[in-house]
Amino acid sequence: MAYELPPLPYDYAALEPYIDAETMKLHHDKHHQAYITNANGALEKHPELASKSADDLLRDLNAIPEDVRTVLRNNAGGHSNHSIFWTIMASPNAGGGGAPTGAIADQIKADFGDFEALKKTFNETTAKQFGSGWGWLVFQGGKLKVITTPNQDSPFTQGLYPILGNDVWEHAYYLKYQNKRPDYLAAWWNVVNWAEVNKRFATAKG
Ligand code: MN3
Repeated sequence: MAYELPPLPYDYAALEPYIDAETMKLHHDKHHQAYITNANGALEKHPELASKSADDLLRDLNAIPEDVRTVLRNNAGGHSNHSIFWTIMASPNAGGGGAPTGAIADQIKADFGDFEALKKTFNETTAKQFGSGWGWLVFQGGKLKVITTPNQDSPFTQGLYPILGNDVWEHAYYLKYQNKRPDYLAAWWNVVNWAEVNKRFATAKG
């Protein structure tokens, strides 16, 4: 089945003032849609892949026929990454931001000391991602870990389950923050949806 653009779970302006409405509209309606359109074009050439989810395709890139492997790595990757991204954010008026809650709060304390230390590690690591990519929080060997991936590469491809991720392609922040990626990274924590992050953390723990 062809991929479809999942609706944003809030209005374009819901993440203001941290992420502006125009960026959200372009990012969701144009950029995410383009990944889906391109992925669907590749899937049409190989109908046998259609029974797999994007996440499952990304878990085993070598199982993808070579003629569409790079296209799907980039575009099923873009679809998967953005589908996560929208849901792990929420309006500051609807519970987004603030301090972590629940099990993830305890795990952050155990592995980083406190939330400030996690943010520092995440922001510094992700700020240094050269060019386009993502910063991720994953759970590996019983510990939370910050990693980055270039382009639209997915943590699933490394056998890791993304708990939260921030998009540092310029399209995610340039209209409001221009070249100031660190300012965007610092502001972004004001829209993290900890309830959803806790759900993903439970899945990551298995
Ligand atoms: Mn993006």
